[in-house]
Formats: sequence, structure tokens, C-alpha cells
Amino acid sequence: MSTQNLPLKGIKIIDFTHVQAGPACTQLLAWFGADVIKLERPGAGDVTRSQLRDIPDADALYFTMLNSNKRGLTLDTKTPAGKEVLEKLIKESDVMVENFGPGALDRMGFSWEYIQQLNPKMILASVKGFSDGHHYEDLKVYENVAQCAGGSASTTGWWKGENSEPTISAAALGDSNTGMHLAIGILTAYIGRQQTGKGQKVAVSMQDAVLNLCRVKMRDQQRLERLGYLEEYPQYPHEMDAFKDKVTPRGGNAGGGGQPGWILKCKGWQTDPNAYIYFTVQGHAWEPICDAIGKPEWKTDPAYTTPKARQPHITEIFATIEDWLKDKTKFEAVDVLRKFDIPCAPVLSMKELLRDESLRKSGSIVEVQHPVRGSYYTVGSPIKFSDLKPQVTASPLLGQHTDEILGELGYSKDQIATMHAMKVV
Ligand code: CAO
Repeated sequence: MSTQNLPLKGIKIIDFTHVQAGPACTQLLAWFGADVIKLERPGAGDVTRSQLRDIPDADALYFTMLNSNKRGLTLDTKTPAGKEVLEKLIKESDVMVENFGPGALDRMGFSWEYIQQLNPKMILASVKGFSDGHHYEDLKVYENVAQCAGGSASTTGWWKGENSEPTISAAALGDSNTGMHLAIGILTAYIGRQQTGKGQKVAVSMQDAVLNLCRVKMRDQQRLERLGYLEEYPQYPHEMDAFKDKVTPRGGNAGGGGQPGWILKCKGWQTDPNAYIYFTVQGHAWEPICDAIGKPEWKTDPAYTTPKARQPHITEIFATIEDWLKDKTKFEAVDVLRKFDIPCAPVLSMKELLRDESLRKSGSIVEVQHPVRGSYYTVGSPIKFSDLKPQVTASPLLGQHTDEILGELGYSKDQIATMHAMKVV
């Protein structure tokens, strides 16, 4: 644990979460100082401890990268003794976060009504696949299901050719993204509690969290219904059939905003799957682009001077830029283009990101020591503060802090030993 006086110090959180969406939320709060108690079933624990293991008998990276800075408590909350412990914990905590399947907490006997009775100041934060009252509220949901339900899959990928089906993003839009939304909800409810003295239930559905990130696609749907076309999409103006049903089409690698962009090949693309850059044709950067790629004549040619004039030639423009890129690596290309103030970046592989010195320096990728795994890398806080540098510490072993936490709740050594013997903890 860090010795800094962390802003969320003093906030006690029961982390009744598993897999990714919930743990990502509570990990963030733990980085910023909350006392996060990861509550797991004795003997088993979070399924990610053993999923996709790379070292036999060591907690998998899936678990360690989502549960750092927490304390570990095992407790069978379906036994009377386990329920009693959870009740005590609820009375002493500020927040409980859960992302079980629909109804699981109620079935366990911990309905929102009961939690409020135990502790009216408690904030109960939940992730579910769909929001309460939704016609799919009973469904269990994983990442890709959420991406399909939230509008991401239907708008990602190619619109023609062999691989033109809806496409899943590798980014955890359903899981970690929902967790980040929930963290904002928890902190809002916590500040609200300072004013009212009362807790409340905070819920984020994975569908809603994905949809929130897809709002530009909903913008496009409404524009399409009004106008009948989307001028910034690659289908415009040569494949207008793509708009005939007035359903927002998939746009490949096109820029999502008002600036056309595409992924362009660089030197070595034939053998390196990531030898590409993203190139943006920013409207007011047109003249620098022409200078950068050696096409000064385009600066005054009316067929190219405005975004509207350029759109019918956008494929040809990208092909010309690709021709300019063919003797430059993605890094060399960006080094030239940055001098012209052109928004661009190399397509970075995970291997490159893991070794990126800037990310190491900023704490965006950190090395952590784990008692069983040894050293590993994880993603550190993407949020930077001027007066706070979160220190990422190892995730807890299964039940590592059980005795310590039970002791804090007032249980004697004998009582704790009995609970161990009865496999309650
Ligand atoms: N002691 C006793 N029982 C415990 C326990 C403990 N400490 N911790 C969990 N359990 C029990 C729960 O009470 C529940 O039991 P019942 O089903 O008998 O009521 C069970 O374990 C967990 O059920 P679950 O439905 O949450 O688990 P699952 O593996 O079948 O489903 C998932 C997993 C993720 C699909 C489901 O939890 C879900 O839809 N969650 C909400 C959406 C979500 O967060 N998904 C993202 C996951 S990240 O990819």
C-alpha cells in the first residue's frame, strides 16, 4: 500500500464483484485510496484467478490485472454464519459493489431493501447486462454480448466483402468501460450522501455503457434518416446503395467525426501486420498535408481545396499518401507528419505498447511484484493528478486478509478458527 494520503482513504468498499466489469471499477477506487475488500467464495474465488493461466497454480494475469490494491476475504455468504459476517460488514462499510447475474443478490437474501435496513448510508452499486425493467433484464451478459446489444458491433467493421459481418472491438467496451461508468456513479452517490446523509442504489447496464460510447453512431442514424446519406462515410458518394435502408452502415476505418481518416500502409506492411499509421485529413490542415506529401499543386486545385470537393476523391487521396508512405516506417512517417501538425499515430502492437518507455515513465504501464507470480506488468492509472501518483500493488491471494478483516469486525481468534473449520471462510 502507498504511504501517500490518498483522497479516497477512509471509504470502505465491499467488492462483491467478479470477472471484469465490477473488478475494474473497484480497482480504480482502490488505487485512489479506498479500502476495497474483495469478497470471494472459499476454495474457489473469482473465476478469473484460474482462467487463462500462464503459470501453474499462480493467479492468472486476468485476475491480477483487475484486482490490485485490494484486500482479500473469503466468505460463503449462503451459510447463516457467512450471512452474519456480511451483515456486519455492510453495517461498517460505505459502498457495496456487485456484478452477479440478475437476482443473485436477492436470492442470497441481500435485497436492496434489506441492505438499506442494515445501513441506510450504504451505496449499493451494480452492473448488469441490461437496465432494470428492460425487456432483457433477466439475461446474463459478457463483453461481446454487450457490444452487440449496445450498438458497437453493428457499426464496427466492413460493409462489403467476405468479412462484412458485425464486428467486436478488442477494447472492453462492455466490461471495463461499464466499470468506469459505475465508478463515476459511486463517487457521485458518495458526494450526494454527504449532503443527504443517505445512501442510494447506483446501477449501470453494460448495454447503456456501450451505447454511451456509441453516441456518434446514434447521431449518424438520425442524420441518415433526415438526409438519406452520410457524407463522411466511405460509401459516399460511390456506393449510395449502402444508405438505401437508412440503417447506419459499418464504416471500416473511416474517421467517426467530421475529419476523414483511414489506416494507411507503411514500409514493411507486407510482413508486419501493424506497419500502418492512422492518418487524418483535418480540414484546416489541408495545405500542410499537401506540403508534407509533396503535392503542392493540390493546394490550389478546386477539386481538392474544400472537404466537400475532396470527398469524391478521398480514396485516391489516401492512395497517394500511401504511395508517399511506402519507403517510410510508421515511426518515420509520424516523425515527418508531426512537423506539419497533422493528427496521426502509428498503429502500435501490444508488444510495442508493453515496452513503450513513455508509458512506463508516466505510470500508464507499471511493474508489480506478486508473491507467487513474481514480477508482471499491468496497466496503471490512466487518470493523472498533479498531487497524486497512484501506486499499484499486488492483488490479494485468495482469502489473504480474511483473518485480519474478521478481527477488525470484532471476531475472536477462536470464532475465526471455527469459521475456518466450518468452511464459512
Ligand atoms: N458465497 C456464496 N455464493 C456466492 C458467493 C459467495 N461468496 N459469491 C457468489 N456466489 C453465488 C451467487 O449467489 C450466485 O448464486 P445463485 O446463482 O445460486 O444465486 C452465483 O454464485 C453467481 O452467479 P452468477 O450468475 O453471477 O455467475 P455466472 O458465472 O453464472 O455468470 C456472469 C457470470 C458474468 C454472466 C453474470 O454474473 C452476469 O451476467 N453478471 C452481470 C453482468 C456482468 O457483470 N457481466 C460482465 C462480466 S465481465 O465479463
